[in-house]
Amino acid sequence: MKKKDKLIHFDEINSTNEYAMQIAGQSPEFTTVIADVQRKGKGRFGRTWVSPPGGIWMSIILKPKGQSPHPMLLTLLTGLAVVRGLKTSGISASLKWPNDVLVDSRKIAGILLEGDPLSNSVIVGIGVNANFGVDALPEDLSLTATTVRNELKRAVNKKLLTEDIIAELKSVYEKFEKGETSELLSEWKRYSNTIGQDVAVDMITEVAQGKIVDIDEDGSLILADQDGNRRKIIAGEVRLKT
Ligand code: BT5
Repeated sequence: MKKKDKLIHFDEINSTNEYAMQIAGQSPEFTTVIADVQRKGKGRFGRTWVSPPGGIWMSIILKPKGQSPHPMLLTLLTGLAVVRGLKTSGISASLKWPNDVLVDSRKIAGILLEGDPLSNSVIVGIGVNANFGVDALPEDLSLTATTVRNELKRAVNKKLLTEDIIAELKSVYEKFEKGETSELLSEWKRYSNTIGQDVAVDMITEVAQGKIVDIDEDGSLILADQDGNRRKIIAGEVRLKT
């Protein structure tokens, strides 16, 4: 991260996304809000993101220029930035559409993008389970989640990991702004272990079934049913059928 980027640090906060949203209008692009603990970390669809001490809980304010493209693409590219950053710290992670960063099917990081139309900003929320054990999470999550410390059997340099992720986010965002996203999407697909899998996708009003055949250039999921009919899904929760 460049020295001139503004970094706002809290020991504790309700949600870095919520705070970033409040200041987005008066803040330059790449202003980053980081907290050691979140009291009310947010997931998608009003869910809770558990945010104990030792994690990386941050929100970066972006101000994409031009026509606002589909936000899903930027969610995917943020996941890619997190995977690249984790790799530098020795973690091999994979991606699950749209916003999960996994190690051996367990969630190590999550992403929540929120738009602020008033200030033309996008708040890029990134949560990385870094230096704590799964025992710091509620029992149900300890089965589905993992942490960097769990994987490496040691703590990681949190500052360096944070800086690496932000640097990777800048790199993908620069290409996103130029519309040069096809190579990044190919890279995303290489890290995704769900392409070719049979899935159910929970959406607000229905459940779609099929095989994931591709990711569209706007970041949507492409499902094919038994007859090969393709369908584009822009938001939902993917469940693998094992
Ligand atoms: C996400 O939602 O994965 C988005 C997470 C974004 C968190 C960051 S932290 C900084 C910024 N400020 C915020 O307030 N939020 C962002 P979703 O796909 O809806 O996943 C949420 C689900 O993941 C929950 O319902 C739990 O099942 C599970 N979960 C909650 N906390 C977790 C954790 N620490 N590790 C792994 N899984 C967790």
